[in-house]
Amino acid sequence: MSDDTSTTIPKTQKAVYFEKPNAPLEYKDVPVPEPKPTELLVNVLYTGVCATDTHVWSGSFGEVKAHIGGHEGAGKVVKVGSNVKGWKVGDYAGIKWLNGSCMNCEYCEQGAEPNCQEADLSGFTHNGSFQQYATCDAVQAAKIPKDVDLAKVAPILCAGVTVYKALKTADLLAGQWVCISGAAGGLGSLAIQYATAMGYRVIAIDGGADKGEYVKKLGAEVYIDFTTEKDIVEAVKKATNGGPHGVLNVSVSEAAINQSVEYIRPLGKVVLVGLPANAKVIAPVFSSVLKSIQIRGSYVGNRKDTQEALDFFLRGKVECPIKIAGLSEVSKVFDLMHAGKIMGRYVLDTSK
Ligand code: 8ID
Ligand code: ZN
Ligand code: ZN
Repeated sequence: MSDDTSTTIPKTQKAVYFEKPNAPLEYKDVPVPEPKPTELLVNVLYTGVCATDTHVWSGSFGEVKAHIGGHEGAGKVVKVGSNVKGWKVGDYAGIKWLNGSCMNCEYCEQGAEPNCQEADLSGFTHNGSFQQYATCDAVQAAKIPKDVDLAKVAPILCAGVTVYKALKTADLLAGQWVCISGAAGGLGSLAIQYATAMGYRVIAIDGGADKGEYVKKLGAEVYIDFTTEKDIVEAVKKATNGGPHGVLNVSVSEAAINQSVEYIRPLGKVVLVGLPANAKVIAPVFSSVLKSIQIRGSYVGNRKDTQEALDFFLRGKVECPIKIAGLSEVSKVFDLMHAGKIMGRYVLDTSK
């Protein structure tokens, strides 16, 4: 028997638990969950921290049905449910926001599993990856090849998949401009790289000179600083000779979204990804009609999007710019995120 399959599963483990929205994030011992016959038990070694985790915790997604957050978990399978096919103990697996779906409804049938009305969501309706051992539906778990750096692959499981799918939703051609609004964050830093790898020209918007240097290193041709630029709409139009062909809104800002429907090029596609609480898109009807723009929502990705997004990473086309902290430090990472002080992604080492 190899080392991989000889893992002993403890009865208890460390997790970050919260009772209800805004309650303290407690780093404590909890029981190791038992996988259902259709599930895997994954020893999560690393987990990314997504802004969605902060939204869930702060209550902006409504009532939470799970008390352990996290949905960018990368680890090793330690137990396989009795009905599971295609997985074995020792395999590397990824835990995504979409933990499971019904696989029978009209949305699941067409591969739009995230849109399933019965979707089970890691860190929201299903205890997520902010614990050392987490369960996940074997159909939705991401297959990660062996020998991959599990800390670096973790952000692909939500941020990477989401921006890759959003770029597909923008439906652009190589050589066209895409604006990444919120470019220095977890989603944005990956979006710049996927966009560049897909052949698009990137104009990045975020705040501060340090973020400008950062996004240019990742491949952005132009940087607009929203903290100093007085007329963002005109600046974006000027830099792209008439507006970008597509926009990915990955900031947590209603104002930024509403600027994007103004600077978009005629026939362009505005993609909504970031989820500022209670925000509304206000698009001017007259110019939206005359420019014939489209506003499209994009929500994580399905299994195929996940494998494609992972493939870009495995081929070295995108690099996850990560900083590592301990699982016990989740609340510090949430604070940094709220303060807009993170460039790229924080990944938590679950052993600390
Ligand atoms: O499937 C989905 N649609 C999906 C999947 C994953 C995440 C949606 N999200 C959502 C999250 O819930 C969150 O609302 O995408 C948003 C971004 O997540 P993130 O990348 O994990 O957050 P971050 O790392 O904090 O990055 C946000 C960036 O936006 C910038 C910040 O400076 C930061 O770099 N930003 C802000 I806040 N206001 C801005 C503005 N007005 C801005 N950038 C440009 N203009
Ligand atoms: Zn996420
Ligand atoms: Zn369904």
